[in-house]
Amino acid sequence: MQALIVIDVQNDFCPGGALAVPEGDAVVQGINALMSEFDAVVLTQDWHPAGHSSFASAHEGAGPYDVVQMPYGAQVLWPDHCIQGSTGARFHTDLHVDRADLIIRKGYNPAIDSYSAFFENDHTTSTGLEGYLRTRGIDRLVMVGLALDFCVNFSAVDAAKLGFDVEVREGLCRAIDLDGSLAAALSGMKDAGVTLA
Ligand code: VGL
Ligand code: ZN
Repeated sequence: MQALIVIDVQNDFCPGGALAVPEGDAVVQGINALMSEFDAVVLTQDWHPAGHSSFASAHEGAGPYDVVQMPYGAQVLWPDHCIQGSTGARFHTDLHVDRADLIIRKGYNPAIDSYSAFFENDHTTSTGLEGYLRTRGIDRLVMVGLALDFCVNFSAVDAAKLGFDVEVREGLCRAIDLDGSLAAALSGMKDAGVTLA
């Protein structure tokens, strides 16, 4: 059994959004077209409370894209984005949200960011997605969405470590590419055994 995991195709990651990924909206039609090929479709939704600790605005004297040390390790600081209930947090209006079996929200813990669909950035606190997939008998995952070098990357590497067979469709992802983050993500995914297609 295989699932399509659609990462964070939300307004704030699309052109005009608060943390716009270049061409972020270009993946939507292709993702919609893939949905019918899978036993399950899961969407993730970045879902932060106002004042979240990953926002630069929550750190005195810091700016977007600075890196700070958090109790769980290094954390990039972002512009305020995907605030719970906001227009920016909604899925892109053309995404076939009705086709989703499950929508998993992440990043709701004020003190810990969550790039991965499986674990918060402490690499320990589970989102519950692993249990959902296993109890549905799913062992193969195809991942698409935004951003390739952050949330897709962390989700794919975690899934591979958990023992899922993981493929990332690069053509249906777009990257932020901050200080070489795209190259690092591609080599990290390969090292973890993720198939890049
Ligand atoms: C993401 C940065 C902050 C992502 C989410 O979806 O890749 N990146 N929050
Ligand atoms: Zn976020």
